[in-house]
Amino acid sequence: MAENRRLFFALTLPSEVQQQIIHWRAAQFPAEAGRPVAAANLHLTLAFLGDVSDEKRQALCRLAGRISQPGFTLQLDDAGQWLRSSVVWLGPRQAPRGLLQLANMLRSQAARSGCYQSPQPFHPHVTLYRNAIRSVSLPAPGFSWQFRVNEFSLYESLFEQGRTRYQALEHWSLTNKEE
Ligand code: 2AM
Repeated sequence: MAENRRLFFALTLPSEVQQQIIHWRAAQFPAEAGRPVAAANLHLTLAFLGDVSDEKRQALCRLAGRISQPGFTLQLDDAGQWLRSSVVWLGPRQAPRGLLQLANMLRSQAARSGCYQSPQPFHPHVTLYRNAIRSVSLPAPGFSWQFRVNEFSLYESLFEQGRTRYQALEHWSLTNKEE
């Protein structure tokens, strides 16, 4: 029998933005700040699905394929720390409407398909550090990365040779589809 896979919908950061962020991060934070997320793993989760069967994945993919909305511009210009999850993150000061619409749609599709969704509102973020120290000092405002988002993806979270790797399984374009 096929095993369940740990899946999530996310936005991929352009690779040049991933590279710029890790160079900026190295200059902003001390080495002991926490466990830095690898450049290729920097992403913004839209909906976390948990462990999903093949059958449920296919149903979720069909629903995702019906989403019809235009792309949007995302600006990462805010940073914060969540003490409970020991995470340091980057995010948008002002989340674009298209981002909230997309995440809400994917989260409600996931909930209706039986994937547990937290009742907490969606808080868009790109995790920079895990296991962060409590006293990390956050960068002064003034940083910003802006890019266009024209697609979203389904990722599988894999743990191989002691490392986490996110494997993109499918992509969907953000366009207004003709009915
Ligand atoms: P995080 O970066 O804030 O930890 C892959 O693990 C992605 O799914 C990460 O972006 C992670 O968010 C998110 N994730 C993991 N477990 C989650 C959960 N229980 N609820 C919401 N998002 C989760």
